[in-house]
Amino acid sequence: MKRIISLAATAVAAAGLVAIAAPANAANYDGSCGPGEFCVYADQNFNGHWADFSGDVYNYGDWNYWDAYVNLNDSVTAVKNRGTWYDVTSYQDANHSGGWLDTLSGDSRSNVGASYNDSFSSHKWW
Ligand SMILES: [Ca+2]
Ligand SMILES: [Ca+2]
Repeated sequence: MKRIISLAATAVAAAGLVAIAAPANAANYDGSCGPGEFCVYADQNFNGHWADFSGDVYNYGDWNYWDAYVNLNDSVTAVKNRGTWYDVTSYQDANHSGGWLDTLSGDSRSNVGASYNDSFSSHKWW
């Protein structure tokens, strides 16, 4: 019995580490599109699921939207750059490669357009 309790405690500790480690890759992943963040939305006009990032993301496949267990990859339709200095480039492939689209500092796109809809897989600040 003591061994089982010990294993359960280890599992809880591991889960805690994961919960803390994930946001560190893109701080401020907190569901609020605040100043200095790049926000992505599943539907046009900033509707549907959303997520907010202050850092670069190399693979949307590693991330769910903040409000749902729905993966970001190849589903973004609208974006908002709330950065005050830096532009953001969205890429159609992971690791900042493939077709790309810039969204300037302070700018937003209520619909990224047919060529890019549901295709982004990473983004980078410049
Ligand atoms: Ca979409
Ligand atoms: Ca893609």
